[in-house]
Amino acid sequence: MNKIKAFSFWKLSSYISAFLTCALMTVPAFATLGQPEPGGINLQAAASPMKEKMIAFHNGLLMPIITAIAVFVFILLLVVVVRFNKKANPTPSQTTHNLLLEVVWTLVPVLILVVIVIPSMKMLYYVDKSADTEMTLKVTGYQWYWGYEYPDNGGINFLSNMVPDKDLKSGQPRLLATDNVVVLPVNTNIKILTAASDVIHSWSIPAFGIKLDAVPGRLNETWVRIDKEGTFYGQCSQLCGQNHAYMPIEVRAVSKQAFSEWVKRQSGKTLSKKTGDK
Ligand SMILES: [Cu+2]
Repeated sequence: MNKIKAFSFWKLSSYISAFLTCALMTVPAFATLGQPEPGGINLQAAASPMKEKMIAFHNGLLMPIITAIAVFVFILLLVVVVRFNKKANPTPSQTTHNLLLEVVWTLVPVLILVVIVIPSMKMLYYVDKSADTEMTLKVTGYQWYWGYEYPDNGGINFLSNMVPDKDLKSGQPRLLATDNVVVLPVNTNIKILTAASDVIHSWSIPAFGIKLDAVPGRLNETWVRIDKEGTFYGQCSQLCGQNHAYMPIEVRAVSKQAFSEWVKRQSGKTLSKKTGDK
């Protein structure tokens, strides 16, 4: 391949990658905060600083890199098909090694991975722990529902089951609404602990950027700071058996004032209610 052609391929691939990246980044954010929407292709809108960082990482770094690689490989394939088919190139070159090319195609992917790994590890440690959490929510996975405890708010605890289709009220999304909603305060550092009583589940809320396995016999930890009031939905994200798809998560994020009033209303009452397997 001569120099001029190589240059124009690079130029073309960078134009296409820039175009695709811009096109994807301008897809409007989800109109409905906290839940999926028909036809949506982007990540759910952020309701926590961790999710904001994840969106920036995905749209600002991962998408441009993967788009450029995909376009580059596609163009190389086209070159092979057009210039090196049997007709266009009847006597193929017998070259089997090229030191410079082999060094480059080993080093460039390594450098790309190094560029990705630095912000990736930073984020991993950011979501792992917070030194100054103000309250704790303990989540336990069961086949097939969730249990919640508020150990430093009077030990409130309850189980949360999916609302079946026939009992849905207007505005409640199918397969996502629950009978007992998790209430959490906004602008508060909340420690989240997960465990499970039978098999591995995973507590996941896309708008918060949380996906944490709930494992029998151990406690996993993460934290969140919700910065928008609203209702947020998630689902169990670890295949856990027959009704894996029917153990949704519903979190209502309210002001600190409304949260302390909710805590007062719950005091003395234990909402534990086992409705059994569905
Ligand atoms: Cu599960």
